Amino acid sequence: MKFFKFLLTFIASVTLLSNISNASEKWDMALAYGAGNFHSANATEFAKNVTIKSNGRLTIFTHPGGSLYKGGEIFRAVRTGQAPIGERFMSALGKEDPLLEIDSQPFLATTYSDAMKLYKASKPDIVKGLDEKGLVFLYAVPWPAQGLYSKKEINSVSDLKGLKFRAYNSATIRIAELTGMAPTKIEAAEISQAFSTGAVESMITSPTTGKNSKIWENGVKYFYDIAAWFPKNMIIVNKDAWNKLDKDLQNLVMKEAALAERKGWELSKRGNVADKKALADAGMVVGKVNAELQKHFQSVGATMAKEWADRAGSRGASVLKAYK
Ligand code: PCA
Repeated sequence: MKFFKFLLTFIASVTLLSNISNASEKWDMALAYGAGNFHSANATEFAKNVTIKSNGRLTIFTHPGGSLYKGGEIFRAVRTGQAPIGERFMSALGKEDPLLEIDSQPFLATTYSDAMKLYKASKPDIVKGLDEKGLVFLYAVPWPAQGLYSKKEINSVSDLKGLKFRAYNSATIRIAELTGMAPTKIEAAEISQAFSTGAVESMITSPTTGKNSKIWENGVKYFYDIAAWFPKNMIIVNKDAWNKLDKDLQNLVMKEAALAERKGWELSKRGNVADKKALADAGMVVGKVNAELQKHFQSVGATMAKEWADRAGSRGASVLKAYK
């Protein structure tokens, strides 16, 4: 009897130990945007599902709002393994790979279905490029359509001249340059402060980000729905961390990633309608730019398309061919 009890305890401890040494990985996930943002909420749901469905063999803790690493630090942090997993705004990484900023080229994809087509056409090369940098790509989700916010009314190209403009990547900096605005790069988390102190007076971003920053409380009255592009966030994993998971666990993570991607696109589409309404409900003037301005932005887009094609070379050309 005594021996039997001993045997049971022995088996129990061995099982426990092997569980701990085998799997039981813990990942801290760096997220740049606030907990209330749909990207963060979706990533949190993904993390929870992986944790539950792996029976705790992989636990993912999310850190929204740049609390682990700020947006601008996340790519490097994941690449160097300081964070095993994180989310990054793809088109801020044009210096790493021009293909990563294909989704911020104005007027290339102006609907969700074109944005999806562009994503599918560019994904294989993007994934390969990231793999060469020691990163595993999990999924990508777009922000709602980008529009122009301004403290004052914009009726002509000359109204844009000299506006202090909040930019979030090279493409928005370039738009500002080509339209005579004065760009400064500022993280999403600092938007409210930048507008309230008068550091900036205009920006191009989604209705979602304007809503999340309660932009109407900072003297911003106008939103012009240009809807010229749908920039994406991507979730990436450090390859060394990835290789510590066995095949089953890797498959589970990929399956949950595909689900999160699908849900994320749906959430984005919903936000594209609901968040614009939220801006209007908060008293903002929500509309379109006039024909003159539309034409102006379109010609800026054409210039940028040429510049991007030069930077992206033959890889870029073959992605564009696959897209069109
Ligand atoms: N919001 C993010 C990126 C694009 C968007 O819609 C931002 O403004 O930083």
